[in-house]
Amino acid sequence: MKILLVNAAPTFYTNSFTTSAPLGLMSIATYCQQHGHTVQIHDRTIKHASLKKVLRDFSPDVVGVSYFALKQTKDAIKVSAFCKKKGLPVIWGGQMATVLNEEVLATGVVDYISMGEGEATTLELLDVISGKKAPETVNGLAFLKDGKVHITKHRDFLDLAELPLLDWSFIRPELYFQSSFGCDKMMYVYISKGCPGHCTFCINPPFHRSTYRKRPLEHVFADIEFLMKNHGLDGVYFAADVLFLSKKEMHEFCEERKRRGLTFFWGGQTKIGIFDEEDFAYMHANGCRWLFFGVETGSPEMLKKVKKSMNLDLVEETFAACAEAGIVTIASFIVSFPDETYDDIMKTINLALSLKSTMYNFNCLSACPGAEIWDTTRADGSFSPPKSLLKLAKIPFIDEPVPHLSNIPKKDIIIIRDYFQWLSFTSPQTSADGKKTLFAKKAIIDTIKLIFSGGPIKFFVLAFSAAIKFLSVFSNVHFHPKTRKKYNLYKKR
Ligand code: B12
Repeated sequence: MKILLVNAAPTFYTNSFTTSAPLGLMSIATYCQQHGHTVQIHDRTIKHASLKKVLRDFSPDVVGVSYFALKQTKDAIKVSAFCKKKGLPVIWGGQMATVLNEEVLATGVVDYISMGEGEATTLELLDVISGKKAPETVNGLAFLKDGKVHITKHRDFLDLAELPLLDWSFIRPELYFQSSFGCDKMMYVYISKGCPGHCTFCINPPFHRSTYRKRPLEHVFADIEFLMKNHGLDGVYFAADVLFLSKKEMHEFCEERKRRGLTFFWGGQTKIGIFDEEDFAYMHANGCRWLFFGVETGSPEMLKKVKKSMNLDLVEETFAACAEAGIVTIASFIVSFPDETYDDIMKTINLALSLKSTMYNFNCLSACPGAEIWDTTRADGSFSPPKSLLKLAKIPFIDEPVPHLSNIPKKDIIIIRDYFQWLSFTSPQTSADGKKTLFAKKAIIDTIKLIFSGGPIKFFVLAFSAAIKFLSVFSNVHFHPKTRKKYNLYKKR
């Protein structure tokens, strides 16, 4: 069969510094191709041919759409409605499709949802579509039966070693390079799936069932070597919820990189408490240049509340050790926890300001679809999200506290968030090549590139929204001296 896999574009999106190759779709494409099907990927996050032209030229039998973030809602619905009009069966997959299956099927433009991992489910679905199988017999599927959502048995996770090596010919890798952390051609490569944690604000527990699976190192290095040799890759951002769960795993990776004589720089998102000073020095010596840590809060009570297991005593020394080793760090925090007090938020602010972190990322705790807090806030009546997918997509989850359950006024929370954003924006950073640059400089250049890359309408929309965002952060930080005093928001301590 001929399958068209579509990566739906986020709203106001152009080819920008936040793009990544659609690794999930590439994996499904490679798997289905290995089983004798013909597949094409249409990535709408990249400047592209029109869908109409793609359908005319490729003439698929079925269309699959990736829906992993709410930002993709409008485009995913638009693409699916167009394909349905042409009489094509439409499948959705990805994190949001899985957890919002009821809302997705209610749009009327989706026939099947692949819940969880999509490779084997898509392959079996093709037999359903060609009439060889009943949908009820396919695990990991949601569809409407007699007007009601029918969900089949959970599909067991695949052993990632059984998947074929990714076929990069489905995309043009050069379109996905980013210049970040001193790398000119940095790319996302996936190294593991899931996380053993149970954090109430994360989608991982329902999606990966709090499991962690490693991709074989041979597969990871096959991607990296292919991209280095054929496309000049010089940096790898590891797509993983947690990069290495143990020192042993990290050592195996570094030794393999050394054995193969590879020189690329790398980084990703990892946890406090796995590595110490000696490890960070060793990691830096083996190409690690940036690490992102989800610290979330300085309050032990709040940590407990959101079921995050982390030793708060190790946070300061971890950032100090990274700074000593020359690794750029991003400290990610959450404000607006349910029942959060002034004392709790001050513990977070004081911890954040005491860290030798290069950058901060402050977000507001929100009841994001799929996370445990999405279920608990709906059950206790504190949050009644709309049923319509398009209306849900308009809610500023994470940017603002949704719902607002903290004892700290919302306006104060936004000022605290923006204060740390401003600190990151104005902080000097050492990049992979050892040069010091202002993050602001890179952010401004990237924003200008983004603004110019999308044509006149996008130019005005993006220029306008970038200016509004900048002015709002600037005024929140500089025109609220009383709030800053209240939370002691003054430079680093
Ligand atoms: C790399 C990555 C990105 C890349 C883009 C990836 C892409 N597809 O284009 C970048 C950096 C651009 C990105 C951006 C964002 N991301 Co992101 N990202 C990831 C990350 C770290 C890895 C994903 C990955 O490549 N995994 C490896 C591949 C092989 O697995 P996979 O993507 O899960 O794909 C499998 C299944 O999902 C499924 N599947 C996926 N699509 C489809 C489609 C069909 C038809 C079928 C059948 C199956 C199927 O089958 C695939 C193969 O097994 C995940 C973390 C995670 N746990 O997944 C977050 C994650 C997906 N991102 C997330 C978020 C929130 C975002 C942003 C909204 C962040 C922001 N505030 O801007 C943006 C949205 C941008 C957009 N395009 O709309 C969330 C999504 C859930 C949520 N809470 O909303 C995740 C889960 C992180 C998290 N724990 O919160 N992201």
